[in-house]
Amino acid sequence: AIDAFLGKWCLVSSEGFEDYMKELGVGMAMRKMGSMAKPDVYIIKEGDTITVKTESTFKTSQFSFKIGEKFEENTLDGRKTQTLVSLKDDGSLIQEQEWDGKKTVITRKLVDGQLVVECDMNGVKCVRVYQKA
Ligand code: DKA
Repeated sequence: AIDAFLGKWCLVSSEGFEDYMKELGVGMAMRKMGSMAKPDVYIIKEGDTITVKTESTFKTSQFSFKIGEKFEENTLDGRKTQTLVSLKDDGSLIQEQEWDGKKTVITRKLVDGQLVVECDMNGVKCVRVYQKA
């Protein structure tokens, strides 16, 4: 069921990302760069390991995981989180990051062939849409 997520995705729209980054605690300089970046995201599967690679002129980073197994993630903005990715029955991929007693959830789903990424931190939500390259 992860197979539909695999491939190269290009950001086509972003709503509320600045406020979401602010809620995460991302500093102003990095928020500016984050807002301007139009990243390409590669989702790759090797065996049962999934890799999500985010590539932009500003920064490139990646994380790898197995569904349902907690791992330590180093996020684009420099947080070190305990992360769990799970696949829901409705086909959405849920990434839960915990650090310093805080928590954010990033949900990825496929809608009309596009990858829709919804981020939520303390109820501050952002929606980013990617198109298949
Ligand atoms: C995405 O994949 C958004 C994922 C959340 C990134 C949070 C921190 C970014 C700071 C530059 O489109």
